[in-house]
Amino acid sequence: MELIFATHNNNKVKEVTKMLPSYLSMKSLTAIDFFEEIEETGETFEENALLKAKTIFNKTGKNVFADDSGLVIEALDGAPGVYSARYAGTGKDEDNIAKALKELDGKTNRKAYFISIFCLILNGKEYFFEGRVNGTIATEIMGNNGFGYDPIFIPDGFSKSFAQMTPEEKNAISHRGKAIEKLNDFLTNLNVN
Ligand code: ITT
Repeated sequence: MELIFATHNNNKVKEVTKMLPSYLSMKSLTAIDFFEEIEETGETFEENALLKAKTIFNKTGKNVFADDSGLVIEALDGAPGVYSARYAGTGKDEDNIAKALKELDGKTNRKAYFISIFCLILNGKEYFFEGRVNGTIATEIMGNNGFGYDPIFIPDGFSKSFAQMTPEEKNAISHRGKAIEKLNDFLTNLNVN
């Protein structure tokens, strides 16, 4: 079965490619020649995931899924949340990280979680899958694997950041890994291979 992944983020594509079962053939937006920016006007992860999946479904009529994800920091009232990709306004990971560290400067509560919501549109019907991982925000950059806020996120039960893990280690416990696991189970139960 063919599924389009409605994302412009290549790091997401790399992670998800490693997790999908072999009977699924995933096509990126590049593969379908879609280069327009999809404006994320929603106020929730669900709304934005639906918006991305629906934009591509309306254009192609094909089965598609999208991921909307972000980092939710308790002491910052949930920021950067749905604005995670645009937090510092420059679109650069290092600027987003610098801003998060600055906002948390002097704060003792460094609890945070990553959340990922996948929206799947299969034969015209919408389905949602959620994954979360709790952790804490480091006081400085740790490691250089991964993307986004990985260098400052230490998942609970570990003393290293996501950016100090291999892709396999991160996928096994991450928000995206958990959401994809639910999506895989759903597809397996439907027997859509
Ligand atoms: P698409 O909308 O094209 O999928 P995007 O990067 O804009 O790509 P989002 O709107 O879902 O995706 O924003 C998610 C942001 O949250 C992402 O850019 C990172 O800054 C952060 N983020 C999400 N998952 C992450 C992860 O696994 N590791 C580190 N940062 C992550």
